[in-house]
Amino acid sequence: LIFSASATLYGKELPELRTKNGKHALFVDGQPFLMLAAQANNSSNYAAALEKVWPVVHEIQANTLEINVAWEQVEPREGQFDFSFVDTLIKQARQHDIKLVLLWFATWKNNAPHYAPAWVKLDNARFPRVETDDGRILNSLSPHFKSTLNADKKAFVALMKHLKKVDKHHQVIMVQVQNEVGTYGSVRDFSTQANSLFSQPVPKLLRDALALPDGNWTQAFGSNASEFFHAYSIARYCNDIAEAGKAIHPLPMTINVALRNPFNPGKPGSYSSGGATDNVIDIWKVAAPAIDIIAPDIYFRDYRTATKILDIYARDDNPLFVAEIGNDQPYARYLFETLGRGGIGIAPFGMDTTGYTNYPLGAKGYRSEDFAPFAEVFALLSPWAHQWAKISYEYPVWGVAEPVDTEKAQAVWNSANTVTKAAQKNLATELTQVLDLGLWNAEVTYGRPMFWIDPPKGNNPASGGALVAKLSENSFLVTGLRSRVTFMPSSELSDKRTMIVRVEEGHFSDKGKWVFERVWNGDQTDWGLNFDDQHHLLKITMATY
Ligand code: N0T
Repeated sequence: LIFSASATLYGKELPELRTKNGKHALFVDGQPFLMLAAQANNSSNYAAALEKVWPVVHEIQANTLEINVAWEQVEPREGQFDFSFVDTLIKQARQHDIKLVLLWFATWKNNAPHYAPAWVKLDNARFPRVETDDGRILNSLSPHFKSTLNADKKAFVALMKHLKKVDKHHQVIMVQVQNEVGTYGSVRDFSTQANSLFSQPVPKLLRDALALPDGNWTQAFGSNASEFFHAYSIARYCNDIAEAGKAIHPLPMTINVALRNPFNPGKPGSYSSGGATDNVIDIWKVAAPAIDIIAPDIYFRDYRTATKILDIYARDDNPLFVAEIGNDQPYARYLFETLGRGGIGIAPFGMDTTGYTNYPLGAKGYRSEDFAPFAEVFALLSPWAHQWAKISYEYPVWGVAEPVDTEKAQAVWNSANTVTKAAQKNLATELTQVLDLGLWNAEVTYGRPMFWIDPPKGNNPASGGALVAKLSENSFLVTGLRSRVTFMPSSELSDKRTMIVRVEEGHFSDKGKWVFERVWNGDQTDWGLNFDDQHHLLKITMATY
């Protein structure tokens, strides 16, 4: 039989997202895969730049590279396609044994059509831009024109056809449609065409899903109408492109989000209006079913805001995938928080030595010392990333990072300083996180001596984290950096005497088998399980007596 031959070439299945009991996993070659990824800078999408990308990918022990493919480079003249960069990229990725997430920079790249070909950017009549309510033209393409959609879609479909043809080993595991879609400077398009659509009834698709009465956008959504209309229109546009691409080559497809500050959002247009910010995720989910993941781009350095974003984007209907995160030191610890929410991947942004840094979003430099914090947290996971992906899909997991920031948060764009002053008042309490694991609790604290019960003082800089998986009611897998993890009875065991039965240190073999190394006991367990900057993977069994 040769049915589904394309999906099983070389005996390998296409990458696929699966969801079970509210948990998500990206299956690659038939196995759950954790994307410890790196995103290259925006202009690294040429063969000449790649030699400054791979070394950094390896240095931080990433297994996946996110890199853009630009509409302007694949269709420089209308109808003439050139996929030579894609071919070079796939070939090199295979040599380096690195998976790829391709980023389709086209109609929108951070609001603008910068990556669209000149024949698009120069043709205002055929590819109209957004018009403000006072009649100004912005450099953001309108989502309301079929001419624009069809041109973008045609190029995207050509890309997917090409991938299907050349990427026999499935080096490409996901595709991001556009980049940080939306519009800065206006809540929506106010052109005549847009206004006429805006005055029409809310489309049935959205009305049914949200159980809305008949009515136009303003009647349905009041003061949110313009933003919701823009979000819906862009989401439909992206959905159409993703759907057409999947019809050719059904890879998982994502969009990434220029976030608004969840505590201090400001007005749409001051952030990228129409993108899937926290207030319009539900609209996006209805309008863009072909987009499998709405992925946040995290440039909030502080714990409170960064973890709030993770809470918002980890949903039963949305696998948590951090498409971008600043590559500076404070962000690295959020790997623990991402994995604790069942995250399927994370990618620090700007990971190459082409000579650019997006400070103050990311690190000031692009040398090894700048990349070291991510190299460290990735190194903790990379030897057993496959096992973690499986465990995270099958078992309950928790992950926390040091919660008290040690750098003064900076106000960047729509981000305000949200670090709580209260944190400083009761430092020991603030530095204590209690994870409710069922019969047992795990208490995680930061910055205390390994011996004795001195209260936590925190690390400087804040950089600790811990990861726990529950393998059975009384046994857990634990690892961490610069933290103490103490297992305690929960209230359900309050009338019982409890003890540690055994703490095994070990590692996973390449085949995924647990390999015993030694038993931790005595000082190594009397005061909790203390992690510093060494890598320890522990299995702890608790009991009552
Ligand atoms: C990102 C990156 C790249 C809290 C910035 C972030 C990338 C794009 N945009 O280096 O351009 O391609 O996705 C937007 C900045 C938001 C600032 C919010 C401050």
